[in-house]
Amino acid sequence: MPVQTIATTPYDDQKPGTSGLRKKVRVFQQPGYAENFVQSVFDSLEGFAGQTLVVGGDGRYLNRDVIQIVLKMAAANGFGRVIVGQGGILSTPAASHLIRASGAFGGLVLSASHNPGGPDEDFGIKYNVGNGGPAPEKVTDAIHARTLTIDQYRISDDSDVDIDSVGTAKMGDMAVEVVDPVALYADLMESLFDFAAIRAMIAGGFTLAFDSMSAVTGPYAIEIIERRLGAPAGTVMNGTPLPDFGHHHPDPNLVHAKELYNRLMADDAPDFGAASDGDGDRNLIIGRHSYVTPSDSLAVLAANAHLAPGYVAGLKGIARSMPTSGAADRVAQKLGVPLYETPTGWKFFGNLLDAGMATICGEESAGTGSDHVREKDGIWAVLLWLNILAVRKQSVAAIMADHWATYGRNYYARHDYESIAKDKADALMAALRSKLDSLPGTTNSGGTIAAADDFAYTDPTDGSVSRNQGVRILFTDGSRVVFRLSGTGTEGATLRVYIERYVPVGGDLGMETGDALAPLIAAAQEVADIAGFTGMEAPSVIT
Ligand code: G16
Repeated sequence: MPVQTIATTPYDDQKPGTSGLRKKVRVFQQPGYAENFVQSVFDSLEGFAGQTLVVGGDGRYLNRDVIQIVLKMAAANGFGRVIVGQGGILSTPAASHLIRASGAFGGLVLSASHNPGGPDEDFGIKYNVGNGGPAPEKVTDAIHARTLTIDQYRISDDSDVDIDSVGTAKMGDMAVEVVDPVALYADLMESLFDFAAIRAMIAGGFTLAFDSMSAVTGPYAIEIIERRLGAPAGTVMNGTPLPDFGHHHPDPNLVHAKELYNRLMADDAPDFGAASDGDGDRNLIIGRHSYVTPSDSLAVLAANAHLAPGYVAGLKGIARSMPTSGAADRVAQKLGVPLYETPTGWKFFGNLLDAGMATICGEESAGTGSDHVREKDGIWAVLLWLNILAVRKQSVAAIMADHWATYGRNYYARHDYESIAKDKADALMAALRSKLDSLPGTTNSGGTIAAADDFAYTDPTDGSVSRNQGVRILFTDGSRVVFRLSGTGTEGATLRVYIERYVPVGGDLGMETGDALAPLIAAAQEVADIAGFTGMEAPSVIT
């Protein structure tokens, strides 16, 4: 196999964010841009000669081209085998499972998640380590350092491999194995959940809709929900992955999954609705006339997981990201298991899962998952919900009401201010940080501030410390407002404001979320002067 060593110069913008390197497609199309990053990943690793690499993505624009680049570079760098999803398709959780099941050294997951796709939109590359999870910070830091000094990359001269037919090909000494992206993952789901009970519920008249948002979960959802669980054809909406997601944002929230939301709020709504995102790791859950916040969903799943065969033994612990509401904390307390509060980013859960300290993890950003893989998993969350519904034989709304009556209710919302000029967003955060010490004891529309800090996390398994993970304003009644800048955007900055108020059992558990949070929303403005810094009077998205 002829290998070329190509001279290159560094790009100075290849620092991986919350979840890998995400940039505009046009940025990735610059000469050597993807190659530099992939070589920097390989240069940061040791001991992969002859080993296996998994590669696949969510099918977005550029997916197939970058897969061919990865194959040629993996061959030139000495990998022994690359496993590729047929057509270049692998959902993020399926990629995680494949890495673990095949004993791979690691994997490259090609996605920009919920960000839009197409020639003018976003692309991304993320490296996952051998446990199937996103590379921890020490690895992403090493990759970033290498991107700043890289001066050459290695690539095979071979022609493209056919990735559309299942089978094995050779590129030099390296085997290229093209696999069915769905079957292995669907089998894993079948091993965790009571498919017979769910099938019986559906056969008995339970109705549902699943919106794949023209993204990667289409083939997975059709196989699992329609074929294996017997839901009628058409239950899966937008089930064909498209390179531009049909011009939509594949983001399962109330703005971008409006079609599904409207269906679930209609008079003739199905019993259950769900959606997933571009790469299949997020989920949206809506019962008939009843939206479930991701934070509440995590809490309900944790409280009821023992009803599914895969979790009958109970949970070892629950982990949530810091901005996620404290609803899961109350479940952990009742179950008598530890609760871990981590920074935003699934990579922080990996060590806890590997150490057997947590079983279920979740984030306010529509991510829930368990120790079955090392990524969050949209279809997993939907199936656990269906399993719980099949056992409890109650509606989603009834389950939510029962949950709040047992644990109290964490009213919660996230307000996103998108496309802010980066310097303005940085100035807002700097101003907030500079007054943290003077805030405790002061009073504003939200009440009296008990404490204010910038969240730092010490990983209990290896002692590594992550600082500056979000500014927290904590009120004396347990309410809080959290501010942080998104680490996944590709244009300007996005300010995320997370607002939470806890009402205990016996309090008013039936308020509209906006009403319950109004004083805290006002407090967020007062303390951070969002309008003053950004010129925006209202958030772009509320979830
Ligand atoms: C990624 C991470 C999540 C994180 C989310 C939002 O999700 O895996 O852990 O919560 O981004 O992060 P940020 O608030 O920094 O934008 P995904 O689905 O985009 O891969």
